[in-house]
Amino acid sequence: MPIQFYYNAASPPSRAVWMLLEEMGIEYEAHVVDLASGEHKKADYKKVNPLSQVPAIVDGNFKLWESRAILQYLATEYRSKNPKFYPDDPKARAIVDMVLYSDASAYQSKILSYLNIGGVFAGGDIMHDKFDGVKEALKMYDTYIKEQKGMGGDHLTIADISAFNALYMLSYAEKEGLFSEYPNVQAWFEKKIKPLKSYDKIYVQQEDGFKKLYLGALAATKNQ
Ligand SMILES: N[C@@H](CCC(=O)N[C@@H](CS)C(=O)NCC(=O)O)C(=O)O
Repeated sequence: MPIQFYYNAASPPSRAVWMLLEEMGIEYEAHVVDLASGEHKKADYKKVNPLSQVPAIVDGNFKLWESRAILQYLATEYRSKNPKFYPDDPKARAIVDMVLYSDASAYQSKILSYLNIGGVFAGGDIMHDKFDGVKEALKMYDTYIKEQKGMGGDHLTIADISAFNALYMLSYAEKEGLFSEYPNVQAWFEKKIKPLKSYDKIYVQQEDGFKKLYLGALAATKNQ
């Protein structure tokens, strides 16, 4: 039975799970959860994820939410399709986990604080004074990539996929040459992410409705 995948295309963590499903060739049935109309807060969706968030999956009777936990589960449960996304070797796996946890505990939030996601929709601007936090995050990612030839090894892992959905959000800031001081991040994006079919499907072909709303709100702030 295919995985039931609950997502919204504008949600960065949903895109991470979507990318893995596509890259591993796992069979899935996609269910769009309309965040704008509050579908995620209704009783039907709460049966899938009582926390009312996307992404979530149901695999048979097993329900799971939190994008990184879903990535770890899928890459482990369906490892026969491709074991490299979450390596078995304890050290290689620990490196992938290191990227996932540092991304979750510190660096993703630095990117979100700088973009001021909630504040922009309430008439606020990008928090330019928080750019040092973004630089710290980029430096960390640059070091990880340099040390491991990727986020978690020279092949694509769930660490690359998870880190990318946060780094992609920096494109919302439309800042020229953002990666220029971070050549490993730039090369990683060009060589490892951009050629993926799932990158084209999920990030290029798909209109990012959230980015559009965000940029619209930002433009409205600037015109005030
Ligand atoms: N840490 C969670 C974050 C999930 C999350 O924040 N999802 C957002 C969309 S990007 C959501 O469902 N927001 C609706 C809400 O919280 O009401 C993950 O990685 O899955």
